[in-house]
Amino acid sequence: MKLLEGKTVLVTGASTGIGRAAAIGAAQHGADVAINYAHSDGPAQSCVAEIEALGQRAIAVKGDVADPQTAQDFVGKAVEAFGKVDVMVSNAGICPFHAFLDMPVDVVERTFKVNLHGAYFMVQAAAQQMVKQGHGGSIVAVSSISALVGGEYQTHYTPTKAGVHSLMQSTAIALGKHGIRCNSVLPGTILTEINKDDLADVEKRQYMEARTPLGRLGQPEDLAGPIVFLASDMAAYVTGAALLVDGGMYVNLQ
Ligand code: NAD
Ligand code: RM4
Repeated sequence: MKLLEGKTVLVTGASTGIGRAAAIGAAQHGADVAINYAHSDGPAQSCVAEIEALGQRAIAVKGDVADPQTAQDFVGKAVEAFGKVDVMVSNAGICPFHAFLDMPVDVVERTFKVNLHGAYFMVQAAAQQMVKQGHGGSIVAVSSISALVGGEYQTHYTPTKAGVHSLMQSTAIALGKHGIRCNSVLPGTILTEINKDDLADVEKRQYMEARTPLGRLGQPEDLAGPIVFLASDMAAYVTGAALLVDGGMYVNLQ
């Protein structure tokens, strides 16, 4: 069964990792997909090609989510290409692991801007378009297990993920009257570019694996199903919710 037939899905930071898996998962479920990406054209173009090979339409729009104008531009280009926006997956994020006491100001400010301001303006731009269309929509933000628990080298990052989780709760209220649902996924530790260096430390990686009841760290594709579900009409009465997708890591005290 295809869950997103005829829908237009937008995904930020979608040339790699979880965003890419979500974009491809949406296409597998019948959606046309617009992806935002920040850096190199190659991976973005290969994501577009993968979606087209599935028989769906795709565009890639370059832009830094930290700039509020990027959100207007991304939504505008998606509407130009596909005529509407049904789903926004706000996924782009960074986590430059760093100790707290000597954390550089610019690292804090950039992390806040990309992860939190970026999500805010993307969600707002998508919601403005959805309200104009008048037939509701679904917004899924990629928050994190780190919205709920801390990290020694993530003091700048975890507040942004808590912020994104909170943003979905407040926008669920603000947008419910327009039939727009807002939910977050809270991934555990997923093997992607964002933590490649951090998990190159074998001891750290083994520790994270050992904390996970399902016995392995996640793959980006582990997020595709939960994101597609929340995006789809299968989740028609789900809003303001947060779905942990962490192999059980969060509940594993002892
Ligand atoms: P990733 O590095 O593969 O993906 C992040 C993507 O965001 C990249 O494609 C990157 O180019 C893009 N990006 C970064 N800054 C951007 C900007 N300013 N504008 C536009 N795009 C930008 O890593 P990932 O793990 O797939 O991360 C995706 C999201 O998942 C992030 O928000 C991250 O916080 C969240 N997350 C990841 C994990 C994990 O363990 N990997 C766990 C919980 C949450
Ligand atoms: C996640 C979580 C993971 C970490 C990534 C970067 O939110 O904290 O453990 O590897 O961020």
